[in-house]
Amino acid sequence: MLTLTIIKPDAVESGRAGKILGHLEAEGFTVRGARMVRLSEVEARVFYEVHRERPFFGSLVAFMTSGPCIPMAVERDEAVSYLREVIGATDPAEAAAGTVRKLYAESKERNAIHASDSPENAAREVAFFFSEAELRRIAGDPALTQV
Ligand code: 3AN
Repeated sequence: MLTLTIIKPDAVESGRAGKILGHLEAEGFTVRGARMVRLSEVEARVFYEVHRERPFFGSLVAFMTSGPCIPMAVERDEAVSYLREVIGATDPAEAAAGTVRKLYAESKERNAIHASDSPENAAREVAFFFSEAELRRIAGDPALTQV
């Protein structure tokens, strides 16, 4: 099963991207797609559209467009629920010991990492960054590598 994670701009800027990726790999996740991007305002607004009525929406969009981030499609058994456990609570002050946010996040907004919160959102969010053809090509699907 695939899920979508994003190493957020705060973690990229502070040089913690490698440690976070290592943490995910140590937890059994395999990277199936990865890219560094600078989200446009429109992209950030669409990605987080479920939060558009929340008071922090404008600030969240500003933060997510403030620097490069690293979206990744990662695979593991029970990927969606397990990655949510591994990243910890939204607010690092409330995150359990040993979680990515407890170790690497600065605040509730600058919280180092995103992870899809349901299988439906994982499918939508993986597709937001990676086409099916791209993921199959990366995986070495002969139907796509021989074209
Ligand atoms: P999670 O990332 O744990 O799924 P959500 O979906 O509630 O949390 O929020 C999405 C993102 O919005 C968070 N990762 C965080 O960056 C930001 N956010 C959530 N709540 C707040 C808040 N009260 N103040 C500022 N930013 C917030």
